[in-house]
Amino acid sequence: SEFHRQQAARRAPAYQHLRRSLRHAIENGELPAGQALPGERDLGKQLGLSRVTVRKAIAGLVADGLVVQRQGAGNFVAERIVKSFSKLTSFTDDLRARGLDPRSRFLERGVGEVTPEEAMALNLSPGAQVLRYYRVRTAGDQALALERTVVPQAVLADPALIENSLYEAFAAQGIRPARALQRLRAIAFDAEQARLLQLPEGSPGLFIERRTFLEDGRVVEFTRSFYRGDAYDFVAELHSEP
Ligand code: 16G
Repeated sequence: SEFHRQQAARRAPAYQHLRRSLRHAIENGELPAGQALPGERDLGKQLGLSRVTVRKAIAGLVADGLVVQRQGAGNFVAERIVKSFSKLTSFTDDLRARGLDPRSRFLERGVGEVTPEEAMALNLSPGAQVLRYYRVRTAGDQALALERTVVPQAVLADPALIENSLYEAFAAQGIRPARALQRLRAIAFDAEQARLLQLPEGSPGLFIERRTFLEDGRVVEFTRSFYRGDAYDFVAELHSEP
């Protein structure tokens, strides 16, 4: 809760501060992917902080997916793309936060009548019109995921409104997603998917389905994403039940 967050910030400003400045250094590329962090003792000495403080800050960065700890070898800036499983962010947001260049290559873009499966997922009546997108999501030229998105036409009138980012198109139209339901499952890429991602057929992938809602309960997105298993870690912070 906000109260607990404030209490924690009051008790431990030093580690929060260090966590923030290390996060900043990683996000702006000062500390590049794969780079080893100085040892906890050295870092503490350098900054005049206790080892406990340094350890807590680093534990926070590990929880954020920005740092990985290797047994016996120390702490390193994460090389895989680490994505929160519990934040309502977009592909574009996640890559930008890593200093990467998110893009969409459209394989399909069109309008049509909702299928029974889509109608269930989007709470639409039979006969409703939907926009459909099938995109290869890339960082620069490197393919990272395939994404099939269905949006009610009542939400976005014209498929051309999405140039690169769905969530930017939402924001531009004043549409504010409030929450989403997500499901994750392991898959093996079939021949066609593997070709699009330039991977061997049968390579492992993460299938993630997301339904995104507005505050009033309307569904604005039904997306099935296929992320490369060799490129992504999904992380979530868990809290004990009250
Ligand atoms: C993420 C979402 C996807 C959403 C997309 C929008 C996951 C697993 N999926 O890939 O549901 O449609 O972002 O990204 O995070 P965009 O705004 O860059 O088009």
